[in-house]
Amino acid sequence: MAYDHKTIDKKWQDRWEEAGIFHAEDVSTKEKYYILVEFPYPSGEGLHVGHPRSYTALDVIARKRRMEGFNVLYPMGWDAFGLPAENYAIKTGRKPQEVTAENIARFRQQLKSLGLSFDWSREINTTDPKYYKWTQWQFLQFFKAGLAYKARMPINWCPSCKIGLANEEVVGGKCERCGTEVEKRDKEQWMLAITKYADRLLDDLKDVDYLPKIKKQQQDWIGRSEGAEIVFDINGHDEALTVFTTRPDTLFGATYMVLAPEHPLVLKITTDDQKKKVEKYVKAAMKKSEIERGALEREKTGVFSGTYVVNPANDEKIPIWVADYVLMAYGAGAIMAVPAHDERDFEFAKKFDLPIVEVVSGGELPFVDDGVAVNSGKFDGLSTAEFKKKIIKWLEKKKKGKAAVSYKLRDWVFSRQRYWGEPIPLVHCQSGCAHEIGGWVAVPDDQLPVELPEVEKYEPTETGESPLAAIKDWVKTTCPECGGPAIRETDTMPNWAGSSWYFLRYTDPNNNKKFAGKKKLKYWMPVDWYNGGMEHVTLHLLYSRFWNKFLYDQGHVPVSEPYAKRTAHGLILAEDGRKMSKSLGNVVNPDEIVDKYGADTLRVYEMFIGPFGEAVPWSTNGVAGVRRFLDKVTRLPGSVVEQQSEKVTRSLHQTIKKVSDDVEKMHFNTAVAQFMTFVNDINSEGGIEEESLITFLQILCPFAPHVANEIHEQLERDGFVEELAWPAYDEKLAAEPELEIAVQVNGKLRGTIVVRAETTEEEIVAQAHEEENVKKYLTSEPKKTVYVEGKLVNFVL
Ligand code: ANZ
Ligand code: ZN
Repeated sequence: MAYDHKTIDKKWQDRWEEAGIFHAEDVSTKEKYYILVEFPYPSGEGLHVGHPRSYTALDVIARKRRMEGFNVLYPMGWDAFGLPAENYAIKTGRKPQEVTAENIARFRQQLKSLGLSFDWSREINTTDPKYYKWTQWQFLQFFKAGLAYKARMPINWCPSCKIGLANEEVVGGKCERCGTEVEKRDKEQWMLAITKYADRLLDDLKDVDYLPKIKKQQQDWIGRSEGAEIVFDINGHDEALTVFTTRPDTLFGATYMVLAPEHPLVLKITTDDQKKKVEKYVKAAMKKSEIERGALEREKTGVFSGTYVVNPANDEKIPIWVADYVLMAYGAGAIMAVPAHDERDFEFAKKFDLPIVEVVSGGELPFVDDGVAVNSGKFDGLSTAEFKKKIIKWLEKKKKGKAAVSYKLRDWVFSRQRYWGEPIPLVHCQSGCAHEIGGWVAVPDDQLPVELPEVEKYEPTETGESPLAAIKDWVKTTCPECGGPAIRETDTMPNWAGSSWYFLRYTDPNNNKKFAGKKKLKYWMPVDWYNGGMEHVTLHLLYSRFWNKFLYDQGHVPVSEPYAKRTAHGLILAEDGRKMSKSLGNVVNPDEIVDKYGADTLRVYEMFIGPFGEAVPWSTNGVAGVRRFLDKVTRLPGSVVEQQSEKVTRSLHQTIKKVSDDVEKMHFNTAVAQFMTFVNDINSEGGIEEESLITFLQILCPFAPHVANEIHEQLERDGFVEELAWPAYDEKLAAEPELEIAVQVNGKLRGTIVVRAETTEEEIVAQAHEEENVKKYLTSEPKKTVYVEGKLVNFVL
């Protein structure tokens, strides 16, 4: 047959859709298996060749699981709120709703052209009011539980995008979206108290199967540190100064203290003669980003406050400085500085000529590792670990401190002053309702969703408020509690919101009474296997785990961890090894590949391109090579014979075995290589039996489903390959035949060895030389070695 990919692709895609074979059953006697890939942002650029890498890989797994007898849920949807659509609307004056709908239509059509086995009846869209009704409802559960609160926060402000950015959206002090230097601004923001879940987000990692590097990202972002809080009395003041340290054992080496410039004590304790200098310094520090301030290599700056504390360990007087390398938002916003054992303190002390006292012996200063205590009075000689325990007890007794834990994780800034997001469903009562919680009242459930109103202009306002604030009719409303005048919150949610719970919605996407029914959630959750990019294993993963845990605590979902397993794919780079980008003109369009070579070529190529977890460059030659392989496959019906060789039988069983294992390990590239080896074996061995060919189609189908079904039909078989079971292999038939080789020394039989048929002469001789009995007779190195192929080795001494 000539491989006419256009006809074949369309034919099978239509038939699958008609037969509905990828629909997940909500109730089934089969065991369930829920496979999830990160749903895309439907950008105006269309699908990128990077998208199908993850989608095809998990499609292979989904298809294999179905053939193994599971009831598989493999859904797809759109994470469609976000800045690009809004910026496009600002530029062109078109509605983000319209533009998004167009982009989604294009993405859907592109994905369908790849023959992915998604259950399209469960498609979701985060910008659909029927969906975001539930995002709003869930937000209100956080609000009602006291986990959503409004706080005046120094936020990262991008003067160009006019938007408050979360810390994670600031890259190297610059706006992640536009590259503009980010400033600090105070703004009332809705916050979600994710820090209350820090310990559980950390501890529960033991219950999930994530790639180690993914677990590590979660751990690092949460950043739990154990240590102590130590209280220092301030000379001439009633207030005490509390610091957080991970090294209470270095207390005797604390030679100065540092307050973050924003610390509330700064202005209280600064002496009159230092006031001017300190005020000037604080003002300048406020302009810098945290990342900049925290950088190790930066030249240290600071000013003396004029005031001293007392070191509780030795009653020595030590000066309080103000310096911006200490951050207000971490620990207590203040430190005891131990220049002998901390790099930043060391540099600072050198610069400002402050004393450096060694209290841990072990190496050159600054020595930051554990060691043995010195210059620490009665604690001298203790190991760091013992010292920590003892000093914490001692501090507790003296009421000068206690054991403490600190986290890098901050509460989640949940407000955006933009249009294209879910409106935050709260109103502010002007008549004094709910004054104890700032006057904020939840929009009642029966009034959800609070839909995005139509606006004329999408630009955020100069005051930094969202464009919604300009729609006076919409803003003005009545209080649902007292019926008095009220105004709506005009902030919208960040685009992390909709993706924090989308995996729940897929289980019951059309429910309009609940975000998902209990039974369906119980049946489908947790997600059995979730794959996505490494760029989402910090925040999206953390936020969605937090969101799910909260809903679990409220009794709305059945499991505490949403994803049983999480893996990640690598990037696909351009042919030149650089990132694919429009501006570099090196983008490969998947439509062109599908058009020229067919969906299966793109699918198999993306699986063959290289190790799944690694970044790999695109290769046009590689694509053509895969197409030639599929051409060979389509000619296999012409190679059907009555009886195939032993080697073909063996190769078939080896292929089933290797592909079965490789798919589970995500070694898709070596699975494809094995397919190629097998087809070469068929051709060099004179053909394949029809039943063996069918078996081959079964394991090929997840990778190249259109071709597999087409050949299956040509062989006059009914139904779909997808309906056949995943084949088992026979370990015995897969085993390479073995040879027995006689080993002689000076012509006398001294032993035998068993080797696999493909073993080389060199390896056989080496193995013969090491045979236990033979070794005894090899009293000197052989002068000559004779090898009779497949039979005998003779060492002549
Ligand atoms: C005294 C000390 C002695 C420290 C020593 C370290 C080594 P991690 O491990 O990241 O949690 N620190 C505490 N709060 C800080 C803040 N707000 N801004 C900047 N630095 C702060 O770091 C904890 C250590 O970082 C703390 O322990 C403190 O310095 C510093 F030989 O205290 B250490
Ligand atoms: Zn009211």
